Amino acid sequence: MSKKIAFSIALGGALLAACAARGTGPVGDTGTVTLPNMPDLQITYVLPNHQKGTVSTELPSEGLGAVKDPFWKATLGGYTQQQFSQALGFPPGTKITIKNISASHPHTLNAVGKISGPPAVFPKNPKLSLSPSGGKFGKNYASGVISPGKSVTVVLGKAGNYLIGCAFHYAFGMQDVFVVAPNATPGPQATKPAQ
Ligand SMILES: [Cu+2]
Repeated sequence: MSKKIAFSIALGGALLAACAARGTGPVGDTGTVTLPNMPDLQITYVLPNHQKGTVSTELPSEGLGAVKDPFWKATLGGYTQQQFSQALGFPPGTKITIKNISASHPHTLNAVGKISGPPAVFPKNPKLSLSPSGGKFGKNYASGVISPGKSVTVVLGKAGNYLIGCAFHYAFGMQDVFVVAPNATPGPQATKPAQ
């Protein structure tokens, strides 16, 4: 095998790895971040051994915005682990705090389905429970109602690509992809919505 061919194969592998990890959390770091101009949106994480993460939830129109994610080929909104709406990504076993950063609306985080990869096709009218499922985050997870300013904590279970949504505001664009995988990183963020 020539050096050139060997390099091409290595590059292909690297690109494939980059693709596999796309759209999916901060890895290998520790700390707490408070974002400028959004004092109530705090991100805490301790990775990779005792992983913790925060997911903030709010209506896209309340300030998180919606993002057309080119990887998932879908419009995502209502959930972020940074500042604005994005696909979520954390390693399995991460303990996630889901915080409702809305001033006035209750929200939920429900698993809607599990997909093998893009495109993320969201079902039209899924039945989304308002009751907490208990247990780890997986394909049947339901956070229960999270009041404004309140949080729910859950440990991420099996690896996979999960479609998630809010039981109250699914039809209002609270639809997202939650990637649970080793080395998962968050997807591109929405831009700040017009005020
Ligand atoms: Cu909601």
